Amino acid sequence: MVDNHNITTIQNRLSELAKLPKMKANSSIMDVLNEHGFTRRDFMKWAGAMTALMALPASFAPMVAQAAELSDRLPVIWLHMAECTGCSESLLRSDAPTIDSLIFDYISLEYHETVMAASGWQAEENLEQAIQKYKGKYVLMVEGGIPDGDSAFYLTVGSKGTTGREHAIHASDNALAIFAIGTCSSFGGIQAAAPNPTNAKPLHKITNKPVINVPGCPPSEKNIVGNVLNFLLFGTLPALDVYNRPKWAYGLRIHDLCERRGRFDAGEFVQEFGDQGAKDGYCLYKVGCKGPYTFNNCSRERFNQHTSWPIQAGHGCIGCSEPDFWDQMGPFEVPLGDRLYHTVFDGLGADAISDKIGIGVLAITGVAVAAHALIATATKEKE
Ligand code: FSX
Ligand code: SF4
Ligand code: F3S
Repeated sequence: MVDNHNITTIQNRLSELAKLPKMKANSSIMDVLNEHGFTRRDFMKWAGAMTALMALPASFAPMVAQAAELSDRLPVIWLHMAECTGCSESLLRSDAPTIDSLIFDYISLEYHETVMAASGWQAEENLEQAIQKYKGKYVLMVEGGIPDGDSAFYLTVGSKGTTGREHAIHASDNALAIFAIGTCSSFGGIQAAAPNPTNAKPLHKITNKPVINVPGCPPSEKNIVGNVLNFLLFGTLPALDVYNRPKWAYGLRIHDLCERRGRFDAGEFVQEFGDQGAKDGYCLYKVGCKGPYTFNNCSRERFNQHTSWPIQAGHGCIGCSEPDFWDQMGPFEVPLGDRLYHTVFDGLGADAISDKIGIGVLAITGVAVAAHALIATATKEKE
């Protein structure tokens, strides 16, 4: 709950941040945005949207804007482990930079292998220098699963034969806050899928420091930037679910705000890809959509500046922000049916919602009843 006390704390925090030295000495975020054709008005509109994304009252928008303006006071170290770099691409991919990607550029990215010029031994040196210079003050973002134990050598970084595991532990030990970016870093991801040949682990099993998970394969650019802003504003861990995901981003199921939800409730399902139902935007449950079991905000926020997202594009959600989704949610185009999947139903009313809406219709569809039964079991097991 946000009250006046919180507002004063945030304002004090922002004033303290403003006193820290600017790391981008000669430019402000507005200079950068102007250069790319964005106006102050665009920026304030963006701040308003980010405020809503983080589930903060609209009156917070000026403070969110201020946090973005002060984002060059926050040193960030971004490490790559075993992954596809899709998480970085999620932010950097755009041919026309978005405000999100420009803000991300503007934060003091002290080390990020994809975007920095240095390579080889020089890169290693840069990393160590950044860790020492900002000891206890930097935000660590780690992308990728981490080979562990006797298999740690499968991810060897740099000329000294240091393992990814050692890098991750060292950087975590000296960080102010730690974010696992993407499902690989949050839960192991594809590297950890059976039979997990490299014994890949999520970051929170490698370090004993608290880790905030920002899953998704990849996570949206909004969820990555939103976490930076959230940290700038509050300086503390946000409210987290049982998988340490920020509730503001992962508090609702894909299914809860899906644009095809009315079709689900009415029992209108795509039976196979390409049929008339698919053309008419029917629900994708029967062709494998895992939206009822997946917590993320894609159905509300979409990707690529709100243009589209998997379900709008015509394929079901594959559950990419859930633990072990490669093993548990597959085959991706087959409904989960009665295979039991353990996920979080944390009292947000998943069961109640399914109960209230269209239960008569659900009874006819059979398949939807299976989904409902699954949810009910998962809820019961949690209790
Ligand atoms: Fe890839 Fe990131 Fe998936 Fe993993 O994303 S988009 S494999 S979550 O670590 O690069
Ligand atoms: Fe949307 Fe999938 Fe739920 Fe259907 S099952 S309403 S497509 S999230
Ligand atoms: Fe992933 Fe499902 Fe969103 S597959 S990107 S959580 S719609």
